[in-house]
Amino acid sequence: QPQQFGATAYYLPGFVEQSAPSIIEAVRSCVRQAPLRHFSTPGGRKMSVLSSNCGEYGWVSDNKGYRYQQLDPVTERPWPEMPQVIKKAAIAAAKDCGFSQFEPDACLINVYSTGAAMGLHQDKDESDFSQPIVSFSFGLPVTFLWGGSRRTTKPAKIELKHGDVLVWGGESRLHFHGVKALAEGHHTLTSNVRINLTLRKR
Ligand code: MD5
Ligand code: FE
Repeated sequence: QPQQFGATAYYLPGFVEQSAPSIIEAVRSCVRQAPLRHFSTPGGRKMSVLSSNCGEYGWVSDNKGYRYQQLDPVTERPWPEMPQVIKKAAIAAAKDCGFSQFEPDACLINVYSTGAAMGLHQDKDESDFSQPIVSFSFGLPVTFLWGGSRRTTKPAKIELKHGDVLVWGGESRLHFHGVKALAEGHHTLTSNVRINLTLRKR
């Protein structure tokens, strides 16, 4: 069922569509405990997406750099526990793509409003690149940009829709990627936003 679109990158259209209402409810509970915020980049700019985390570790960014930490810098408390409905779906998606050992301990919650985007970057703040990354999309669709191992490779475009899942492992794990600016729209479950969950082992 997973569509392979790179040596070790997989697209699972609609994999979390059935569980979307309960996953989105679980995300709402998390962001009540650890509020959404715009992270600052080390370069002093603010990211356009609104972010939070759940799980034992959370990805954070500030003037000192990017890192994983157990305490939310806003609340100075641990991040909310990773809801089982999210963790189980991520492990199942990874398993379907051949990654049977995935143990996510960090889930980044990114909320895209109209115009929010993410420039081309690599995910390389983790310690074990043999662990895959699993990403869920909910709500409004967006154009995902999938580049190569060098920034200069012209990215392929993938339209990510509500309920779609991507799994990145092996060689694809360190590819450059980004998200085009979100277009205005409406979705029954998320109204005017796109929600992305990115599950990783820190
Ligand atoms: C998103 N978020 O759709 C994406 C999904 C982030 C981020 O990029 O860092 O928050 S994660 C997509 C991803 C992960 C690892 C490798 C690759 C893509 N890739 O090689 O293209 O908001
Ligand atoms: Fe990324």
